[in-house]
Amino acid sequence: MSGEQVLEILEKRSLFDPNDRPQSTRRIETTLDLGSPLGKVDVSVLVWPTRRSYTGQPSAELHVIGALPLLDAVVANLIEAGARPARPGEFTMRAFLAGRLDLTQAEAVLGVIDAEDASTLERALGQLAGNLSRPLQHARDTLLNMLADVEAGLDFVDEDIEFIEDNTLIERLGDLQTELTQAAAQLRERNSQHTSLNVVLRGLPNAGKSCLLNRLSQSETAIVADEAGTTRDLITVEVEYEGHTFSLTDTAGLEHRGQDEPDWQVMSQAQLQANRAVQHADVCLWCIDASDLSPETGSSFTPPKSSDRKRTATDRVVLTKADLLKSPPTGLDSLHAGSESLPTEFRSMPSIAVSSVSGEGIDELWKVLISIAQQHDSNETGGVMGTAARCRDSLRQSIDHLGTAIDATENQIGHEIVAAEMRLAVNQLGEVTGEVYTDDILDRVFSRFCIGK
Ligand SMILES: Nc1nc2c(ncn2[C@@H]2O[C@H](COP(=O)(O)OP(=O)(O)OP(=O)(O)O)[C@@H](O)[C@H]2O)c(=O)[nH]1
Ligand SMILES: [Mg+2]
Repeated sequence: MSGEQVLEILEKRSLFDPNDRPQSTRRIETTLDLGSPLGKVDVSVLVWPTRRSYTGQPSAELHVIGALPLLDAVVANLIEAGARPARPGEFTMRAFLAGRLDLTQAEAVLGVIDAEDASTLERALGQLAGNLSRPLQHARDTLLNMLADVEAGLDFVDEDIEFIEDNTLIERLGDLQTELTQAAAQLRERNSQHTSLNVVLRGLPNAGKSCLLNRLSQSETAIVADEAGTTRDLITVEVEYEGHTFSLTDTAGLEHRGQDEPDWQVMSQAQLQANRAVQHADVCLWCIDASDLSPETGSSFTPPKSSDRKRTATDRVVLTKADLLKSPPTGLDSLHAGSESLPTEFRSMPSIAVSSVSGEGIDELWKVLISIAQQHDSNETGGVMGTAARCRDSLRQSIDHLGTAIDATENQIGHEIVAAEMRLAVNQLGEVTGEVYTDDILDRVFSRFCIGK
């Protein structure tokens, strides 16, 4: 809870002794009476009674046993005592409005919450620490100081007093332009690093995974052979396609070898590696040899538990070696109508028939991957990626305004115009960090949060 009435509500619910009202940050072990049938439940109350809290307002956290019905009852109880449910991102928005965070840091909070791997987390934490806003705030401060000089000059224009010489002005505006261009490039780079989509090829030995990797990457990276069990180590190739970066990983064929079988140690390690790759995959392409569908295809083939996978992972069945079929398959169902040769998980996945030899279906497969990449990008625009999307335009505009200000100074058009352009640049920079904001900007930033953050 956050807000002026927090202590009042806690008091109403007898969560602290009225003779011992918390004056500073405190932890209180007590009980909350939820009435029949739940009765009194243990709660641990953390209170920030002053403005020294995350939101800059009196705040409290109630820690209780994590059972949903219990949580619902606690929330209902507090609402009845005068609280209301928070809107998405409202806690962080209040922190922003109280000046505890700038806008890029608020977005970084979301980035930290959403981070799915170490590098995303690191970027989000960096942004939270002010890596992005510090240079921009510095540029804005410098610009404001220069603007003050230019505007002061305007007041004394008749006396012919200049507070900043045109040459110095042009030089300093140019420096700022360079600084901002660098910041924009950094953001862009960070953006492109992140759009790489992890695509993992998995399937039985000889399904044609390595051949497909080579076809998709237009390379001869992986060894292709008739022999089952050719690929062991993970093979990863980065491919750029229509503005998206894909990281394609070929894996060893799915198989289980007993301890007395040849190579079992190597093979079991290969399986571990492959399974780990699937856990990190954004897309898993389950490769199934369309020319050789048999009951075994199914029995030795089970997708891993979704709990071990990325939350946003997508699966597709790829029917390989389509060139070996007399008539092109239209999907799994048509291939083995009524047959039970594949587990239901696979039968319900969208499938696509391809041939790495003739190239049929490859364009369609790329279309599928591109659309997943696009979906992925739009999901990622929550946290730090959202900052990049939001800031790109502001940075570009402020660089443009600086350019116009330089031109106007060079051509002696008048310092009124120069000052006006500088002010526009200042405002654009302020929008990035949040010194200047509108409801619309706040809405764009905080609507991406989930409730209660
Ligand atoms: N006709 C035809 N043959 C293919 C196609 N793709 C792969 N093959 C053949 O199938 C065999 C196995 O191909 P690989 O790509 O090595 O299969 P894999 O799934 O990587 O096999 P492992 O690494 O052993 O798990 C090779 O002889 C390929 O030439 C295809 O689209 N059409
Ligand atoms: Mg292979």
